[in-house]
Amino acid sequence: LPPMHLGNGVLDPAGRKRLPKMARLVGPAPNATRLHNGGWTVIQRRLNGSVDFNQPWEAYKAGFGDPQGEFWLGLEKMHRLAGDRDSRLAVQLRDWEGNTESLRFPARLGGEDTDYSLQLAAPVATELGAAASSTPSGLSLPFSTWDQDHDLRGDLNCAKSLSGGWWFGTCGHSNLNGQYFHSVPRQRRQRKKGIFWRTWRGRYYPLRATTVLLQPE
Ligand code: MYR
Repeated sequence: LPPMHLGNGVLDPAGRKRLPKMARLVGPAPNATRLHNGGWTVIQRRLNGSVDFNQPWEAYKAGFGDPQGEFWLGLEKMHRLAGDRDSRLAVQLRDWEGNTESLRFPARLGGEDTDYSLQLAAPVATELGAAASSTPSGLSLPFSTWDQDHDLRGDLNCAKSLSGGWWFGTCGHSNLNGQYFHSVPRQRRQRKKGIFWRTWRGRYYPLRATTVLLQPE
């Protein structure tokens, strides 16, 4: 995946030139849900565990948290922003050693009639490490919460056995809305509930900070 370049030389709302540094997007920022770095909108942020992300469907639909800190913009707003068109998603991850990872990829976000399915083209799903769940026409993955289970597992509810709401497939790919841990829990059952991105730091590494951004086409 190409590296991210956010808002190179773009003026911030106060008219200052802002550097395209992940730190600026991970930390608290004024008017944080609408950082228009070339049309990018922050739709999710984790940074300190101050907000409970283990929320039901209605909360994930409407949004919750603190726009200056940790928050989830809300699936309905995200869908309206994206429209029924291709968008770009950007995912920024930070571990506890100061390493960062940035991904950017095209995606569509369906409306509530699709359970806010995330739609990825086959090559994108493959690059993200989700090839096993993808078909030749791509991957359409509905959103799940503990009270609305649309994941790909018949035998269990990913949102319940992990934590939070997410585009869960087989429970092991990623979960940026998991429980915030300051260190690795000793019990495996707890570790699974953390914030993770398997293809970067692995399934049981609790990430320190995440930001997800959306750029409508
Ligand atoms: C599996 O669980 O093995 C297959 C499901 C893979 C899901 C791939 C989705 C990636 C999530 C993208 C993050 C979007 C951020 C808004």
